[in-house]
Parts: sequence; structure tokens; C-alpha cells
Amino acid sequence: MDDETGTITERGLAGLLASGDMARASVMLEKLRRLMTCYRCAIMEVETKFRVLDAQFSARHERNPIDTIKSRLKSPESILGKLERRGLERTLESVESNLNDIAGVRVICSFKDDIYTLADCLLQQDDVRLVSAKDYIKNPKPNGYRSLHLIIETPIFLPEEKRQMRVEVQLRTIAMEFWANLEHKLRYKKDLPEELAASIAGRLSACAERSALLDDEMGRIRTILEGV
Ligand code: 0O2
Repeated sequence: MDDETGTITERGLAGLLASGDMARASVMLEKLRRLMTCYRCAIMEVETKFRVLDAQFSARHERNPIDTIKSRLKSPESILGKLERRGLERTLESVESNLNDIAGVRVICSFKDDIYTLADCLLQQDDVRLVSAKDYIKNPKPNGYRSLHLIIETPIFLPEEKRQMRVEVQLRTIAMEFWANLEHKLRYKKDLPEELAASIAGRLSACAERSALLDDEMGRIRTILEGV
């Protein structure tokens, strides 16, 4: 995931738009900044929802289902890059209607069951609309990637309006996060010799399997301990 930059300049944006039109870039930059603020607010709303669920769960069950929450705003450079890769129009309207992952919230849990409990609780809230879901835990990617991905729409309340914003929520266990962070490094190492890359991919895939078994076994042990 990209870090928020917010540092893009008119000149930079004009270059990225490949138009060189500074006046247009200046107007667009201001609108982009406002849009990014809306996404930042949406992140805050979703983070709060999870913190509230965590606190409620902790009060009832004396343990916290959430280990960590990590959030990020996609950088303007990444946004424009993604529009370009997909052959989409490079306008703010296109950003809002085509890209679902400008705002990203990643919720990291100790146990796999908690992922589904939290997802259900979130989706039951009447101001949350599920746009789409991908369950890479029940259906892992061929490389071994596991996580539950939800694209949701939720409102933010601005001084003069209520605005629906899309947020990508990724829920995973600590073990899945550990694995994904290492695998992410492989994806961005473009200069690895082919044979080495294939061997590492194979080892990572084996790690993903072992790590899934570990998650399952830890869950079973927790269930036993809770029953004692
Ligand atoms: P980054 O650098 O993490 O932001 P979409 O973006 O939803 O339109 P896609 O590719 O179908 O298109 O989305 P998907 O499969 O839901 O994956 C979105 C994000 O999940 C990725 O964002 C990663 O953060 C994570 N992800 C998906 N597959 C993998 C994987 O195989 N390995 C790892 N480490 N992470 C994965 P980005 O934008 O691709 O990357």
C-alpha cells in the first residue's frame, strides 16, 4: 500500500496529466486535495467503527479481536498510474467511479474467526453498504495470498453535505500479514533471476500453507481454553 503524500505540486500534476496545462492542473489539484480529504475522513469513520467493535467485544469477552489497524491513502501518483494502466479517463470523476481502493483500512486480527465476526458486525451497520467482497481466505490466490477484502460505501458528514465514500477493507490474521509483507517484497523485486524468483515463490507458497495450518490450530486451542 502507498503512503499518503499530499505533496504533489501543480507542475507535478501537469506532468502526470501529460497535458502541461498548468491552469487546468491547478484547478484539478485543488479538487484532488478536497477529494483526498473526503477519503481521509472516510478512513477515520471506518477506523472508528472497528475501534468501537473492538472495545465492545473486549468488554463482553475480555479479549480484543483486533491486534492492529493500518490505514493508507493512495498517493496521487499511484491513482493516476492505475487509471493509466487500466486505460481509464484521468479525471476526478473517473477516480471516484472506477477506483475502490483510494482509501484502505487493514484490520489485523490474532484469530481467523474474528475476521468473520468483525466483517459481519461491520456489514450489519445500517450506514454501511457492501459493494463487493473477495474472500481470499476461503479461496486463497494461487501464490498463497489470504485475506478477506471488502469494498464498502459509508457516509461522511461535511459542513454542507453528506457524502458516500468507498473504502477498501482488508481483514487478515497476524500470520497472513507477516506472509503478505514478505511476498510483497518479492513482487517488487523485478531484477531477481527467474530461477531464484520461482524458487522463492514456491517456498512462500509452502509457508502460506503452513501458516494457514498454524492459524487453524491456534484457533482450536483458543476455543478449548475459552471453554475451560
Ligand atoms: P498495494 O501496493 O498493496 O496497494 P482492485 O484494486 O480491487 O480493482 P484487484 O487487483 O483485483 O483490483 O484487487 P484485489 O485482488 O482485491 O487486491 C487488492 C490489494 O490486495 C492489493 O493492492 C494488495 O494490497 C493486496 N493483495 C492482493 N493480492 C495480493 C498478493 O498476491 N500478495 C500481496 N502481498 N498482496 C496482495 P495493490 O494495489 O495491488 O497493491
